Amino acid sequence: TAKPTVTETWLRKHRLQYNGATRHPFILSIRDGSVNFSSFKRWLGQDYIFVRSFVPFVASILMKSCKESSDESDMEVILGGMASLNDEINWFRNEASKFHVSLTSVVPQNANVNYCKFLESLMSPEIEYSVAITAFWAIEAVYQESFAHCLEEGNSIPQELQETCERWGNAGFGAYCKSLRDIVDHCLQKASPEVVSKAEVFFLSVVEHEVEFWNMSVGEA
Ligand code: HMH
Repeated sequence: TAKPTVTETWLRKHRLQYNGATRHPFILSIRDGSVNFSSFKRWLGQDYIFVRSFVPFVASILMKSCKESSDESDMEVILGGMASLNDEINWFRNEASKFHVSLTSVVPQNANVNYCKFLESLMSPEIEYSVAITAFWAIEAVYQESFAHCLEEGNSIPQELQETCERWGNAGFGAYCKSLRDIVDHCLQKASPEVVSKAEVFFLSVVEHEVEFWNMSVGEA
């Protein structure tokens, strides 16, 4: 059998923490239909703010990939991610108006502020491309796995939230996350043990920030 990739090793080693993010009570409540709509609306407003800070972060990765990546196809994958963020921002505006959430009056909560600061720290030129793209993959993968789980057979997703689940749980988004993961594995396979360890620390930080973000959404942070 093939040698496990770096991300396979991490997901095995940190399965409990990872599931804490991808099987959070907020996600489970969407899946089983018991979700509190005021939690959903809180999540919607906060995530809009998050996604707006996510754009410059992804842009910084795009620039690092041009300078540091040995593989020219990385750029297309990251650029595709940027394009889908443009779509996502418009979707948030539309969704917010449907749910009567005023995006201009959303006050960023602590967990969100901390997460955005974390993104900003990863934009520093001192952060290696391989470390930054690891965080990028983890951020996208948590949402993909969470919402794909909602869509799995036997769900009772409220009809109003079906589109949300499909946005991140659809097969295309899954394939995009797999491309990011392949980039990460490819980068880390060639990286020094120090860089691999650093990337693992950032991977775990992403998982923790994601849990805090869901906690904030249900009103427990
Ligand atoms: C908090 N994590 C958070 N928001 C998102 N929109 C994503 C990940 C995926 O883009």
